[in-house]
Amino acid sequence: MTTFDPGFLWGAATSSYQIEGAADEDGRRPSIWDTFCATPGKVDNGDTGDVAADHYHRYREDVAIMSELGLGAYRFSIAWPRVQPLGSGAVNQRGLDFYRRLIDTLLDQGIQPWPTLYHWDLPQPLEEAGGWPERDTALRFAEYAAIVHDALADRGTHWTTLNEPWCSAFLGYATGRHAPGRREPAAAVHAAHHLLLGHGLAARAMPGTRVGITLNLSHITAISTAEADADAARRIDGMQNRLFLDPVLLAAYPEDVLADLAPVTGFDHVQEDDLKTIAVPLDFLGVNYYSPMLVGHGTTPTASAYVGSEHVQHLDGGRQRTSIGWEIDARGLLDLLLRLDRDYPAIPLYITENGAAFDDEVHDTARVAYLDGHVRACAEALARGVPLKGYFAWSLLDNFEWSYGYAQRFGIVHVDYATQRRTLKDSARWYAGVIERGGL
Ligand code: IFM
Repeated sequence: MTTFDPGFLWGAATSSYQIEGAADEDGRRPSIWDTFCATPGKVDNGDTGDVAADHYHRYREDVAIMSELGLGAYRFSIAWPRVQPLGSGAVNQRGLDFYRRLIDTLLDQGIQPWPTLYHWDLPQPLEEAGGWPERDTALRFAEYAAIVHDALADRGTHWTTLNEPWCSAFLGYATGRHAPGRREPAAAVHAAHHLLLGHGLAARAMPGTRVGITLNLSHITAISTAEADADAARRIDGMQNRLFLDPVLLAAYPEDVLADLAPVTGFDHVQEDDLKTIAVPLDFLGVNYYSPMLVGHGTTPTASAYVGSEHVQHLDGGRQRTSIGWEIDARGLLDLLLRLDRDYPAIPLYITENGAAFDDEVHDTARVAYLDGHVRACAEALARGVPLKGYFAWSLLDNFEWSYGYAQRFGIVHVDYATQRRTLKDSARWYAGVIERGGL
């Protein structure tokens, strides 16, 4: 049997817009995702998060499920447009009250709340003022962090500032596949910096708490050892991983990435001391891992989230894929964790998301196999000395999968969207067994 240390934290994760629903209740105002969903053609099937998994009303039932599974922690996000509906100014007490009720219910069940301040639902007025490409959005984010800190930090938890700033910046502002749907490569790079600045300012606005950031990282390999292919892998590693890891953990942007981005934008938007702010000491790094990447040099540029590297080709590694089309490779998670430990030593790591979309409903054999493989990779990383402290399955519930709408199901708990009935999938039962035994 593969066993984990008794202190290893087992959790599951969700995010506000993906599960809460209650889009215009109790003072919540629109976020960029409400606007994006209301724009024809942006989200498959015209789906929206208006109702989602109705967690806003069913959170007690959902916490009971977490308790049945034996979860040690629950990672969720706080909706900025519930707490500060216009993104600046007035605070909405009813929004804060919801999260206080949720946190208290978790604590009653002995489940550690693990809130994220920002999982992509920017209040719409801030986008109208320019969004993340504008420096002021980082300052507004710090103000919001301080509001949440004053209201909820007494509930003693780990706090995550941002979830996957790569997605906010490059899917939101370069490809337009995510809200706000802009296609402006230079603005996307500016957004990445202001997200990181917001992270640093927010972490400083939360004294006395344990703070970290969650990045979506990947293990990237080149199709061959040819110089041009190796350069393609270096570029994508730079944009996906190092553009975020280096400022946060080493207080510097990687020089090679700045050079790659030079045709897209200069870095005049970076002010003196920004990197010092961004590299605020952290208590943990959250790692979201789903899939590896295989790349090579191509000759025909194609539109890409990797702005400045449009000639890089993303190749088929020949592995089995999930229903959303992502290749499955647990070995990539091990390689990523070993690399993080080597290049960014000493920071405690948590897998804050890992999971798979499959079309199967309750008997989800493929998801069990996916999770089993990745949890084994975690065990191997621990055996090789990586300071990995916990693992969160994505996701507790089937939910609104962004531009795919409800068609892609990541939950270990099935949600019947017509009735809102929750049913444990085989993967949830399997996970409960892992938690109970403390291993595989
Ligand atoms: O559903 C998302 C989540 O919001 C962020 N990380 C990846 C998940 C699967 O796409």
